[in-house]
Amino acid sequence: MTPAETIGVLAERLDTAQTSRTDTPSLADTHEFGIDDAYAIQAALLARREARGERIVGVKLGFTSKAKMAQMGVSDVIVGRLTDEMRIADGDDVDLSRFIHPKAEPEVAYRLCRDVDLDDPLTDIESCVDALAPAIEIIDSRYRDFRFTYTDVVADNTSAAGFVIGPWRPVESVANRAVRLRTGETEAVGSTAAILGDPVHALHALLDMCRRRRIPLRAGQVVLAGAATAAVPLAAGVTTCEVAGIGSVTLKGL
Ligand code: OOG
Repeated sequence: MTPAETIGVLAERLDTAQTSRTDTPSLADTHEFGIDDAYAIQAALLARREARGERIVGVKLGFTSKAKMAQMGVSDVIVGRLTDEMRIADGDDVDLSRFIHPKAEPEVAYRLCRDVDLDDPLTDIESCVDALAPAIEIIDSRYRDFRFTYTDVVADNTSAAGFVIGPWRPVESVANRAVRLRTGETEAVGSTAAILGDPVHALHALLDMCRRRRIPLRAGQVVLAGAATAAVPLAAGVTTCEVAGIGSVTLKGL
């Protein structure tokens, strides 16, 4: 286990990279740390953001696609936290100079309608969500050239940097829906099947990870279920994500 002091120093390094929009080399280049330490660094990073007045408003999953897990050589999803500072209203302008090298991912979001009891083995996570929506996640790794290890990316709050949620609608099955992301001249086309086979599986994986990592899930929070395509560099101008049958969501990069 890495000493608490080192955890704090590494969290500060990632925090400074984000607030100063300056990338940093992989922590793993100079420090050896495991997955428990990585989540401890993430928690310390979030504590710094909360101390500045930010509020946690949700959670996100990463590595929910087989391709991404294979690329990283892992078989587990990763969990990061979303704060109110990362939230962008549907259709709003986003100042791209807030970021280092932002990328967009087309996603499905769920809304938690009750606090989730992590200790009750009978907790039914599907009954804890009352709405879903199309969403765009902005990832912005604090690491140079998005070059990181599995533990690095967990420490860096899973690259979370921004998100925009489209109109909420009642929960239904969204398995195998076509998804299209357009940003500038680039288009990425995929399917919700890329999200652990079906986005609802992401809710179950989330419950499992939150139990293991003691990450609270509260009523009103947003859950980003994971990307339906590979991430695409976020262009200036309009970025849109459409999920067949559930609608679309937009942001405008300035
Ligand atoms: C890590 C975050 C990946 C996803 O949906 O797999 C992610 C990264 O690639 O920077 O959010």
